[in-house]
Amino acid sequence: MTLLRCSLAAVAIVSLALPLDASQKDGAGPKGIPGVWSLDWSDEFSGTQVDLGPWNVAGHAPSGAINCYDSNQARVSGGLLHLILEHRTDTCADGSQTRPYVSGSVSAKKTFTAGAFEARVNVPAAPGGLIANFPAFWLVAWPAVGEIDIWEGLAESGSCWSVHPQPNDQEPAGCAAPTTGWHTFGAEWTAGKRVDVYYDGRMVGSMPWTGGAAQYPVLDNAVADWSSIIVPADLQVDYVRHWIK
Ligand SMILES: [Ca+2]
Repeated sequence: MTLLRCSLAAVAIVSLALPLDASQKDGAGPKGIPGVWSLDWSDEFSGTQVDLGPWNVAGHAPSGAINCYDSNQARVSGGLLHLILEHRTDTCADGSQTRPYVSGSVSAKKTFTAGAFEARVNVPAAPGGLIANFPAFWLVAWPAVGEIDIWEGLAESGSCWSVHPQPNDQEPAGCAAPTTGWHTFGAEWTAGKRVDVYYDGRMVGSMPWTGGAAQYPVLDNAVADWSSIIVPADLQVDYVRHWIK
């Protein structure tokens, strides 16, 4: 999320085959990730507001973006989390900056050290089949551990993954064709070894993980000056889940 954009220009776009295995029933386990898994933590967003038990509703000014986050832009209704980006000048919650866009973000209070992660997301589209704005599903713990970007929507680069282990960040990364509409974005994180990325139940990338443990998941709907900007934009999330073996 923080450092990736400049590193992606040379990344090859790979094709993404989408049909799901019909045997991958909703809730049966992480889609396409081998192994026997048990559900450890999840939010199905079935209430009427963001549950502040598991989540922080972020108010910071995201790096590399031109929006602030405001707690009013993260809402729950109809079984979905809605992260709503609008073109409205906002002073970021830390008071340090005023920016032309405001949006929603949720960050888990619980940290995780390994396992399988998956979110089902409805991605807003921009003209040309591109992903609108700068949405992401990622794990982070700066500065000690680093970050695992399971999915970032990066305009012409498409749907991208990367890892930033600290202190030896070598930024392995890759991208698939843009994924707009409903998709699942997942990853298996094997502590101290690797991160395998799965889109719609298909493994699209595998990266070594040399960093430490204990990161927390984040879902956000940012916008950057390089984005295909579409506002208002509602990034909808059906669920986020974590499984362990
Ligand atoms: Ca749901």
